[in-house]
This record gives sequence, structure tokens and C-alpha cells, in this order.
Amino acid sequence: MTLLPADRLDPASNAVVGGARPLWTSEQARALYAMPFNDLLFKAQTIHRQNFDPNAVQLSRLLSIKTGGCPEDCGYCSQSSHYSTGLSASKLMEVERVIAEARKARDAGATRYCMGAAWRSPKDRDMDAVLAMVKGVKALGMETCMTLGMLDQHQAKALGEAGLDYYNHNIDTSERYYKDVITTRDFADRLQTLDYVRASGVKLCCGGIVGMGETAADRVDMLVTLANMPEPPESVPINMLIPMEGTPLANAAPIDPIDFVRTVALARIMMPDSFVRLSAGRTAMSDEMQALCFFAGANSIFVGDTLLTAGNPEADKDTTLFRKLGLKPLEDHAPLA
Ligand code: SAM
Ligand code: DTB
Ligand code: SF4
Repeated sequence: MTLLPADRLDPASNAVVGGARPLWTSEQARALYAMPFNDLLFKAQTIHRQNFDPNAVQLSRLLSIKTGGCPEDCGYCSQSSHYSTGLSASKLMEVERVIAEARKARDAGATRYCMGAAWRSPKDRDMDAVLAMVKGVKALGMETCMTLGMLDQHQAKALGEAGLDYYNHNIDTSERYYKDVITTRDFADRLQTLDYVRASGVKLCCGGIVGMGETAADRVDMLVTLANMPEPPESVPINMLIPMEGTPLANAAPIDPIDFVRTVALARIMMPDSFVRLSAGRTAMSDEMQALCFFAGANSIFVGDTLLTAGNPEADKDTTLFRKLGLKPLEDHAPLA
């Protein structure tokens, strides 16, 4: 792909002038990140309104279908077998139980059901059950998302044929910082799986974590990688690290909330058509911080009191927050035409 010059961007709206989508340079993205906060938020909100209903938030629900005992060494994760986190490993959940949990989530207002497994990659013997979960949850009228680790081409194709809507596979941080966080796979492995998923017709859910001791340049470059993909991910989760006891990142210095909001705003500006999910870490955020994230363009959250192994705000708390902010759950999944 050719790198088009920055003057192809209309500075007011960030709209592409003249057709082709320009690629972001790190310098452009760093300059955005460093803008005066009010200017950055105004720009993000302006772009947000051009693409989405600013008061509608998509609601997803997560379920851990296979917990713990993971052979990967992700330095943030409670489910890695490399660390003593006090978590006990479980087997893959029964298909019927997954469908019953999804029905409860649907009845509580979630429109997308995300199923996560603590695997490096799925074993072929697990694929039948996983495909049955996709079909069963879809039959409830929900969108489906899975996050199962690395996939080969056949697995990605099988998930696509079963009707999976989204596959979540995060790049987590910049290519530069990646090896400080995970050593059992590399950044290129992540991109390979993302390519297989794209080729299978499944939409991408791909983002990362902030607050892992990375620099602002790492946050920005993670977003540059995502925004410069041939097609940016349709869903971009921005997780704030939930420090997990026993992991190498248990004592990482928390990210400044303003820097977190800047990261969300950049994601919105650089990927104007994507859903930006205010993902892990909301229990540690004030209402005001979440409100700023919504203003900066976040328009998706996880609902329900647990994520995979960690806590998430209780339903009452989110209902109150939505009422205070005049937000409503997004009923249909499409961005504005
Ligand atoms: N094993 C699969 C994988 O790594 O792709 C799927 C599950 S994994 C738990 C999904 C994502 O959750 C990770 O890529 C990471 O971005 C996020 N995550 C895991 N632990 C986290 C934590 N303690 N705080 C914030 N985000 C976390
Ligand atoms: C994503 O980006 N965040 C979710 C989902 N994708 C699978 C996971 C958050 C996990 C938070 C830590 C836990 O619950 O263990
Ligand atoms: Fe395993 Fe995923 Fe946790 Fe990494 S993030 S240790 S791959 S479950």
C-alpha cells in the first residue's frame, strides 16, 4: 500500500479528501495524541457524530467457556499457567450451558455474546463443540464473538462457515513493547491469525491493553497498526489493565485517566467507522472518566458483573450511569449510513 500524504486529510473532519484511505504515520498520530485535550475531544466527538448515534452504546456480554491453565505467558493474565494467580483451571464448558447463559444475557439486553477460551489455539477435537456454540447462540438472535487464541486457516474457515460474526484477537500493544509482555508468541503470529480471520469473512475485534507500563508512543503505535490494516477492525476494544495478583504486571503503575481518554479519542479519530469498546477496567473508573470516554467516542461496553475472570460493574451501576448520561443501548448493530 502507498502512503498518502497528510494533506489528503481534511483537518476539520479528518475525512479523506480524494478517495483512497491514507495510512497513518506515527508522527501524525503522536501529534494528535499531544493536542490540547479540549481540541482532541472536540475532534473525536465531531467524527463520532458523523458516523454513529452519539447516545447509543452497544452492549456485549462475555463468558469464559474454558478458564485457566493457558500455556502462554501473557504478563497481564490471570489464566496463564506460568504464574501462581490462585485460579483453578476448568475444562471446556458444555454447549447447552453456554447457550443457556447466552439466553440470560440476551434477556438482560446484550446483543452480542463473546465466548473466550484460555487456549494458545483450539485443538481440532474442540472444534465441533465450539462450532455448535456459535450456531446455538446465533439461533437466539444474538451476534456471536469468539476469542480462542491463534487459529489456522481451516479453523478460521470453519468458524466463518458456522456463521461467527466476530473474532477477538488483540495485538495488545505496540510491536516494540510486545516482547516485554509476552514471550511465547510474537506480534507477527497475532497478525497471521488476524489475516486468516479476515479471509474467512468473519469481522475483526482487535485492540489492546493500556496501563502495562508502556509509553504514550507505544499506545499510539498500537493504534497506527490497527488503523493501517487493509480493513481496520470493525470492533476495537481498549482495555485498561486489571492488575492480577501473581502476574508480572500485578504492580504496574496505573495509567493516568486523561491519557486513557486520549487513547480512546485517538482510536475514534483514526478508525471512524469502528466500534470502540471501553473494555476491561471499568470497575476502577469513575463515572466521570467513563463519561469522558463516551464523549471521546467509545460506543460499546461489556455488561454483566464478570468479564472472564475479573469483575465488571453490576447491572444497577451501569443502568444508573446510562440514565445520568442519557445513553441508550444500541438496538441494531450497524453504524449510520
Ligand atoms: N486466549 C485468548 C487470547 O489471548 O487471544 C483469548 C482470551 S484473552 C483473556 C483476551 C484478551 O483479554 C487479551 O488479549 C487481553 O487483551 C485481555 N486481557 C486479559 N487479561 C487482562 C487484564 N488483566 N486486564 C486487561 N485486559 C486483559
Ligand atoms: C477484550 O479485549 N477484553 C475482553 C475480551 N476481549 C475477551 C477480556 C477482558 C479480560 C479481563 C480480565 C479477566 O476477566 O480475566
Ligand atoms: Fe492465555 Fe489469552 Fe491469557 Fe494469554 S491472554 S495467557 S493467551 S488466556
